[in-house]
Amino acid sequence: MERPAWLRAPHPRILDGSLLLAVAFVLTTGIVSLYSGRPSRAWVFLTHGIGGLTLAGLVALKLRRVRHRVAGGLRNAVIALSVLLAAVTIGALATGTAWVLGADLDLGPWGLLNLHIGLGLLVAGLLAGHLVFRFRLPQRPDFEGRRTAIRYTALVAAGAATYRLQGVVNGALETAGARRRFTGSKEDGSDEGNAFPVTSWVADRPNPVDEATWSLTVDGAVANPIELDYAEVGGDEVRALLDCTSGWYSEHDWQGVAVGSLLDAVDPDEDAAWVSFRSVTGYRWSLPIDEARNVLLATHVDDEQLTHGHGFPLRLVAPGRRGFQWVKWVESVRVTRRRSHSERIAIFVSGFR
Ligand SMILES: Nc1nc2c(c(=O)[nH]1)N[C@H]1C(S)=C(S)[C@@H](COP(=O)(O)O)O[C@H]1N2
Ligand SMILES: [Mo]
Repeated sequence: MERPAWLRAPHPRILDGSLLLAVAFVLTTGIVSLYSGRPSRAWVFLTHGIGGLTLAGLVALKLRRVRHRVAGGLRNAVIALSVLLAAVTIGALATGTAWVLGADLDLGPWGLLNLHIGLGLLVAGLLAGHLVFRFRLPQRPDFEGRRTAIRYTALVAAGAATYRLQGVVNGALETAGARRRFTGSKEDGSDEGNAFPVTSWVADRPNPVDEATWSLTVDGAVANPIELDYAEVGGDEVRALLDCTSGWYSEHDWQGVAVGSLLDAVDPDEDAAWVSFRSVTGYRWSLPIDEARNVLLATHVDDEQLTHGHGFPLRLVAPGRRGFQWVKWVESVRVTRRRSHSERIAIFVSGFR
């Protein structure tokens, strides 16, 4: 019996075009998700998951089409690159799926989610290489109109249904996957003082900071710069949740000094728009000044003095922001008119010096 038309594999160039779109979609949502910490951004994680499952369906169709070409072995570099691309793509999809189902992996300072991110970025690089050799623009006649539209709607719907089913099954089996936050992160060490994971970038490992010689400067576009020592930073508290992009979160009461009161003390200029928090290592991040008024620089967590690993003497607590923005070992707060974009690089290279 012949298959109904909409079940037949799409035209090769249409399939390839949709693969490219699907990869672009999961790559974009994946990167945006790293900057998303508020529940209003839950859709980024949801559509990333559904996009991944849709991509898995497209990859299956593609592999069915090209399998005979690799049967003859890795005859040349172009084929070898294609096979590598397929393997890394399957790896990225498999690690993402395993994470959602609650699996984890101990890779020293990294875990399964970091591996997933790494493989995802590698897919982007390999795909760019693959396109150099193989890219062909779809032609008008390749589009089979309504049939193509129905096919792809069905594929995305199947992805969404699978994702929904995953939630139900995870919940019913009470897996670790079911206890994830909307960002995908799992709880670790909440309300237990310093007993939560220490996460630093590869090179950002300063020597312990001596509170006797340490001080906090608050300056920049202000009328009245100040410098405070350790005994002068305190008196305020917030409850906030630290959510690291490597896949864990931890909620605590943090004690320290409200940045709002520091800003009141220095009197920012009319046109001041950003506040930059800088570590002794050069690691830094900025927040819009209105948001900065509501964050805290913490000396303590759950009434325990911060340990060195958690940023003693002072670390940023920025509710709703992802962990990498919670700068540790802060020694300088600078009010600026414009955002300095060098911080996007600084977080990667700060310990190398
Ligand atoms: N100076 C500095 N601050 C930093 C980091 C770093 O490497 N250097 N890592 C960030 C990351 S990725 C996270 S998730 C949190 C982790 O805080 P913790 O180590 O106290 O858990 O700190 C952030 N602040
Ligand atoms: Mo992190």
